[in-house]
Amino acid sequence: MSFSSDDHRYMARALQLAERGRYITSPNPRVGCVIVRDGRIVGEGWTQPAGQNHAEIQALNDAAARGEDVRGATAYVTLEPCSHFGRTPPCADALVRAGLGRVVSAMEDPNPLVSGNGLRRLNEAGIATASGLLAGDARELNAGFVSRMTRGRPWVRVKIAASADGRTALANGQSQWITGEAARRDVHHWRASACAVLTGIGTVLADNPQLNVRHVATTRQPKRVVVDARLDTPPTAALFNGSDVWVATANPQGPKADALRAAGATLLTCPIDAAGRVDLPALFAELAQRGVNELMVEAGARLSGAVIAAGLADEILLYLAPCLMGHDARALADLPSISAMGDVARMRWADARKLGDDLRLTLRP
Ligand code: AOF
Ligand code: ZN
Repeated sequence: MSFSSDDHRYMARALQLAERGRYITSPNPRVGCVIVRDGRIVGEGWTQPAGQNHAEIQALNDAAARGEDVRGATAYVTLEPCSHFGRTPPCADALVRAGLGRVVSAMEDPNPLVSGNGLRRLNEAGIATASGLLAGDARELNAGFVSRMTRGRPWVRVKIAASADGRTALANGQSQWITGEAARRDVHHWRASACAVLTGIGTVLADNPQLNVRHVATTRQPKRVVVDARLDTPPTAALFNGSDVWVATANPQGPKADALRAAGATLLTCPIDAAGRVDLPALFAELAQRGVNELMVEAGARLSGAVIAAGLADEILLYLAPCLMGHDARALADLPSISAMGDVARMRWADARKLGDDLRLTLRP
């Protein structure tokens, strides 16, 4: 398949529009759409919150509002138009009705309900289709949705803030404000992008965090998930501040369970491993079932270590502050000891940048 430089330019614009849906579309993917006729953009749109319009409908409506004719036009869409009745009717049908001449998508929809059927439906209606333009960027933007659809688990991003000597808390547990303002704002950007933020009961008891989004503007708060096998979360925890809290536990019965439900928590029943800990693969599968595309882990060394050791971390966001915390401070993550260099877990630096006085390093397997 060959694409022109105009095709690239319009798809890049569609990706830019898709990005505007970053904080709001969960559990749907972020999609952008540009409609072009006679070398001119006549309509633009991006995915609205779940249950509302998809990107294509927004772009068609935009063109109509501008009084533009879209017959014979080309639509650039960052994801194959849907062909199914979900919360909204199929976009492919709307494009056919509008009389589009050509549809270019960045990637096929990994949703098994669509998966090629959208493009097929367009083809059958006589519309020329092409797919795969800027596919890498489109996949990256919806890594969470792709992960949920193809692996049945969320895309997992583990955030760790540490000193330059790789320490996350003093031996006495004190950990607040290792990194500065810019890093903190960046963390809130990733929280706002996530469908859910996961932490452990240890962090809830030690830091009483809110884990909501405060330093960037958003109309949607992520769910908060606490891994708490024995239901030790206090019903008075700061987490219970309005938006949803899910507590992953072994046995959702008894007075503690009732008190948490009364505080507004939803209890998720999870299998327990031999050590009495919540089985993480089972929990992550459950979160995917509940529509979690991107999961942000903001936990202590134990839970972060368990996620990494289980091979469930797709990305580690490592914020490093220019300070030293000493040899008895807590390490980055509790991981099993290794006795041979051949067994060392090798990863790659996917990105590195400076945020204020701190560094943000992105690690991927
Ligand atoms: C599109 N354009 O902008 C998005 C799509 O329940 P619904 O009707 O909102 O459908 C959700 C599904 O639609 C979602 O799982 C994914 O397959 C597709 N998302 N499709 O044509 C869009 N966001
Ligand atoms: Zn659609």
